[in-house]
Amino acid sequence: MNEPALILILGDQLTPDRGAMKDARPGTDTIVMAEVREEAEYVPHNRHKIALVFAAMRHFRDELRSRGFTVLYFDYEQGKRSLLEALAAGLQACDAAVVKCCEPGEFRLLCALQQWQLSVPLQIVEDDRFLATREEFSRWAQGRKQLRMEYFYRLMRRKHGLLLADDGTPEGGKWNYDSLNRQGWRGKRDIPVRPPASIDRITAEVLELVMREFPQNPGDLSQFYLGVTAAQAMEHFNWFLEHALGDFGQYQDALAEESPWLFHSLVSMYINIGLLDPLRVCREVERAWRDGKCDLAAAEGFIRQVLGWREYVRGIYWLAMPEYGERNGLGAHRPLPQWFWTGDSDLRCLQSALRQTLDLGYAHHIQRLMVIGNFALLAGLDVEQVCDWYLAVYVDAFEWVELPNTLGMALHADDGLMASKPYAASGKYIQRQGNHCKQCPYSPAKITGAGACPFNSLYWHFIDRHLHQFRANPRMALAVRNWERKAEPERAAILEWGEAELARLAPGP
Ligand code: FAD
Ligand code: DLZ
Repeated sequence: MNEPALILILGDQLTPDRGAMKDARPGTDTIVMAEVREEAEYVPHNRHKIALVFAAMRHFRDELRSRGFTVLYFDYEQGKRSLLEALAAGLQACDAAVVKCCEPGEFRLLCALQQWQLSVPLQIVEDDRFLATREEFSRWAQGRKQLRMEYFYRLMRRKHGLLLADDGTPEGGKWNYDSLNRQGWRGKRDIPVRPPASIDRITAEVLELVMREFPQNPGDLSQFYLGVTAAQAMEHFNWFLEHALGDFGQYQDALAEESPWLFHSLVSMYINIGLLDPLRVCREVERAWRDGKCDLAAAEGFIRQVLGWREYVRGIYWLAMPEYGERNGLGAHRPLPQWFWTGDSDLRCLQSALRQTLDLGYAHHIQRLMVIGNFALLAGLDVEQVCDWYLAVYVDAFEWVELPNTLGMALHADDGLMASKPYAASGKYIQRQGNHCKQCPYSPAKITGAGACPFNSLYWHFIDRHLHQFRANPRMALAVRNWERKAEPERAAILEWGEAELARLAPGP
């Protein structure tokens, strides 16, 4: 098509030559980008996320201009309410015969786009930044009784030739080395200190804007730590390869008092907004292993997260939306406690995970899943409210990845589509994985009575509440048996204690 196009680039589509930018022609096509109220306000996003998105958009605009593109850019102060409003202004300013936009990552925005009445046709382009297409995932899922990430991951390993020996078998003889990646944190390693963010004039202006315009949102911008260009994101990733990947595997599931990020990569936000390419990061990690910079379990563990889990959750999202977002399979409706927005919990693990989440917009996977998510699951917090909270507080949160992880993996509200059993655990798990319990007023060794860790009674309360469902799930058989084996008076005492903890920690309406 030779007609000039107006290309709309969203704040999480910052990759040249991909999506709607593929085949874009400087001098012929015009780009439009806009910081708009609707996108900035649909949840109370963490300020770090808004700052990242706006600063990265502004740097991307300049990069496109330096490549010869005309970019119409509406910054937040120009007061555009919606992307549609910005697009309409863009169409007035150029003679485009078609509008192009890469498919958005959130269902709500895709629906909005499809309703737009424009003066020229709208062409929605496939998002080709993923390692599996939506069709590929649907085809794989079709006819399967149960979807399991592990099998999809193996398909992806073969498709992209990652960590394969010459004969096509998995390196080391196994597809998955997860069992080696579960060490708890006992403070035996130095945790490397991450280099600070480099803040130029554009980023400084954005930080000021976000502080001014979003006074009620979470996020302590005095601690801004993010890269905002592809080059900076790559520097952060290279730092990870050099200083953290070696310990990433064994401490992947660890919980530490000393650090919000331990040896994690902190790259999800860059991959999600298009500053880093998921295949490239996988290949670099494979290369680091082949160069002897980390062991196979670390490399495989990392690659499985990006190539396996990340693609898998996206597949589930598009396969099951919009009905997926309505699911609440365990009937969880207890209101989200106010302290989720302050971090004021006297449980040390929750306090740590919540405070860093609110201040930095970051928590690693085990904090999201086994501390905050586990509490929400055991307490039966309202699924929709919890999902909205997760979408708001993390810098890397976009619904295609946030929703299946929260609703499916953490809250088991999707009737087992994501995971065959709930990720439910007592205080003993949290104690095993790290050193928070040493600083906590509660003891993971006690189930009831003063000083008992609330995760313990809440765990059994949860099992008891859903006994009927769990009896039908072979993967829950052990938990059910352990509960039923307890003497009736003990069960009654645990349930009574659990009730009291619920009333204290998550009071009803
Ligand atoms: P690392 O631990 O270093 O892992 C490497 C990379 O693997 C990540 O950068 C990410 O790209 C990918 N990855 C790992 N696990 C997952 C996963 N389960 N799903 C998708 N990608 C994964 N991730 C998001 O990107 N956005 C979200 O909104 C989000 N919400 C989550 C909510 C819950 C309840 C849970 C349990 C997990 C969520 N995750 C989300 C997945 C995961 O926790 C984050 O990707 C990870 O913590 C980001 O930190 P990192 O870059 O240091 O990851
Ligand atoms: C997250 C975000 C924010 C805070 N602001 C904007 C914006 O002003 N303009 C924009 O184009 N994109 C923004 N984004 C990213 C979008 O919310 C994202 O593209 C959709 O949620 C689809 O994934």
